[in-house]
Amino acid sequence: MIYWNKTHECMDRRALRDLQKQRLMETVERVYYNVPYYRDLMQKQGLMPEDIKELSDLKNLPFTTKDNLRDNYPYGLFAVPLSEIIRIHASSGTTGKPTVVGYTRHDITSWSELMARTLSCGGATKDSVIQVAYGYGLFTGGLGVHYGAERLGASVIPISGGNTKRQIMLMKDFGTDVLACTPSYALYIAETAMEMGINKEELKLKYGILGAEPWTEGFRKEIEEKLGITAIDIYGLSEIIGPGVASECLYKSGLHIWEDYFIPEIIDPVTEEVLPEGKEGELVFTTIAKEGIPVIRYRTRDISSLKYEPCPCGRTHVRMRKVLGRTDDMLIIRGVNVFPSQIESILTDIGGIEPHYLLVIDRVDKLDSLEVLVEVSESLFSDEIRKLEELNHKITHEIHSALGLTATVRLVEPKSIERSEGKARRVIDKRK
Ligand code: DLL
Repeated sequence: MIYWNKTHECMDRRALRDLQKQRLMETVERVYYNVPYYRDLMQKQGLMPEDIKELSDLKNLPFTTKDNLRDNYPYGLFAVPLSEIIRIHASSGTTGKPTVVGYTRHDITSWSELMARTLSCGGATKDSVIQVAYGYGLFTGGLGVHYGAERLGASVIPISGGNTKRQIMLMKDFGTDVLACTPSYALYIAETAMEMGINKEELKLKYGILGAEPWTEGFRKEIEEKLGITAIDIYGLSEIIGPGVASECLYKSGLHIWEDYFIPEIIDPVTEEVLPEGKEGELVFTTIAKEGIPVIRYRTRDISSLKYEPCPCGRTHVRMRKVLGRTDDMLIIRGVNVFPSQIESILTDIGGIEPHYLLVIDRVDKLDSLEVLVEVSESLFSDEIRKLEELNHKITHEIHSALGLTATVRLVEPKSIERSEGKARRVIDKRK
């Protein structure tokens, strides 16, 4: 097993908790004295930094939400003067102003360390040639992976997203063995390579370091087969640091959360009660080693659960279950709660179709309707009508039996659903 920082990654859990406690106390003190927003909240609750003495005191601290960050736009939650900030990133919301985050030099160093850890956890080494096809810019994906890959000592190709044919030409010529991008872009790259007549044996690709959006096991299988790689899931969010919050190891059984930097909790999104190990709920993170913008109990809206059981890889950091949806991605269709990933799982389990789909929800005569557009494979599309009808029937049936919903399934031509170079858009909700 290759570790980037064995001392930290395999730290004894008791020592890890001691470190978390000490860092939590420092963080609470930092936000109390440097961020008026947190000081006011704590004062309203009658809390002083000295009241946080144990990890179990964390539950007494207030939550932070995306709205709180937006209300303090742009720099209101920074804990250092702007002169100490050397990088600013922002995450674009669907509406209104973005959320803005700032990094001190120390934060950039920590982030690079965490990303070097993340990349090596997913199979990369200093000998790797890493093609960074996440977008560079305000999005944290490109630069986050870039700095980590440099810290690792790998050869970095900072190509960013897009220009897919050129991406593949360089991948072949430069001998890329690690591809870092979103899962949907990885699949798009795989399809484009096939169209260009380049088969996976001509590429040196071995690992995909993929994340930034939900993707199912079926989707992973497609990517692994089409590119001939091991595809690893990495998770993060700009409010916490960017990528580098959690990563799968080669055992692919949950993502290790880098607990020396972040304390995770799972809460019931409605009652806000902290849930025990194994229970599914909303992920909440407290950063414990950040200077620029430390965040206390940030409500991610991502749904997951935690597993403290030791991992065969030897890393002691808790694992979170793969995130398959967000509380705000949940669709309520005729009273039934549906996550797009549930439909993705159903589709990828059925042969003859491509994992490209689009859910269109509308309201017709006061009744919700769900239309599922699914791409069929080239061979099936040119096959007999009867086979297509059977497939349509099968998908409709599977969706109904899994979710209790009658959907209108439309099989569409190969390549007719828009491909994504970043995070895929899988839902059009016309009711909004
Ligand atoms: O997506 C950071 C990132 C970049 C992660 C590159 C991984 C790789 P944001 O743009 O702020 O940051 O979006 C964060 O994306 O709250 C999740 O809902 C979703 N997300 C991120 N990683 C995963 C993943 C980056 N592995 C939001 N699985 C998060 C599922 C993910 N969802």
